[in-house]
Amino acid sequence: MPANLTPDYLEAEVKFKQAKTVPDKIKALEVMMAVIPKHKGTERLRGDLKSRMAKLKEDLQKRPSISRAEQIYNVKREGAGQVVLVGLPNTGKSTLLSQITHAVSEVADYPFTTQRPVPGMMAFENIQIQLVDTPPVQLDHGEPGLSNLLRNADALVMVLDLTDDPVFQMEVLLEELGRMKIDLVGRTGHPPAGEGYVFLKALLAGNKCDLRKAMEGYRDLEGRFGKTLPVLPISAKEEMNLDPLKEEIYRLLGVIRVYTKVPGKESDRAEPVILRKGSTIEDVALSVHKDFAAKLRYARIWGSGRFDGQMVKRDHPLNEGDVVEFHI
Ligand SMILES: Nc1nc2c(ncn2[C@@H]2O[C@H](COP(=O)(O)OP(=O)(O)OP(=O)(O)O)[C@@H](O)[C@H]2O)c(=O)[nH]1
Ligand SMILES: [Mg+2]
Repeated sequence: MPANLTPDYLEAEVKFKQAKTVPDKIKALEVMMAVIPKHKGTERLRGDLKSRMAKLKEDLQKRPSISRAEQIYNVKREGAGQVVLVGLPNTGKSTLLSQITHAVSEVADYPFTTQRPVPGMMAFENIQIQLVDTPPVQLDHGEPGLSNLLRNADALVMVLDLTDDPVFQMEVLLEELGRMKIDLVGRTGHPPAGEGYVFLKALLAGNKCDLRKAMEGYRDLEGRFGKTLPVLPISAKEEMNLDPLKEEIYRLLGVIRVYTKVPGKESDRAEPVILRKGSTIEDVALSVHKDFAAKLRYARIWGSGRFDGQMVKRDHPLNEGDVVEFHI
């Protein structure tokens, strides 16, 4: 029996053949299945379409939802916070990472050495902060993976080469960040960021301050951005000013460290609880256990109380370094 296929069907079949992606193929196939004349003569063809559809749906399941390139940019958070190093080629990002963490990221005197993010843990006093070295930002070349990584960071360190017009580098970086819908906290003198923007804290690390030409670059940078953003001259290579840099990175995270103790014992200074600024006694209790927080009657606090061992309620705000003793 002849199939007598209609023009509708034939048109859908052309679309199916032209479709390049699995979802497009599925769409075209759905049309074919809807318009195909349903009689004995098309029975085999209909069966065929059905099995093609099953196969395509299977393909759709198998496909990873994000591309490999984006997966590479998925850096698992560790420690007290994730801080990403950003900069143009050759500014010293990988040198910095290798100096202040135990991670190794290739350093070379030519640009585009780093091809993928490299995480490392930076020890700061009694905590660890994760730093992530990244491939250089490129003008007009958006990398969706990099954009995701930056947007999800807790803070950014803009690594600038002081000997190579750092103000211009900063302008390029701000433009590229704008493209990623990222704005820096505290930056003023530009139109307000639109919908979908994230606001990140940032610090400007003016690198290569060991070189003679660096002083002028630092002055320009400080003059232009110093009022609104922290600017620090450093030398990653010669290890100059790296301790102040670490402290400034910690400050960027906007967290506090508090310590818990049990009655009659000293607190363990090696085990801080890390909380966002503005957290309360209840937040510390929650970080111990949900039930624990529910049962809490009061706490005693050493540090920011009016006196040591002061009794406080669960909504009492905490400060850096406070010691908390729970009573349930
Ligand atoms: N004088 C001096 N040179 C530095 C300093 N930091 C890095 N360099 C040099 O600058 C060059 C680039 O360093 P990298 O650390 O590879 O720079 P990068 O920003 O990671 O480069 P890309 O991965 O290409 O973006 C190397 O030759 C480093 O030795 C510094 O503080 N002082
Ligand atoms: Mg690098």
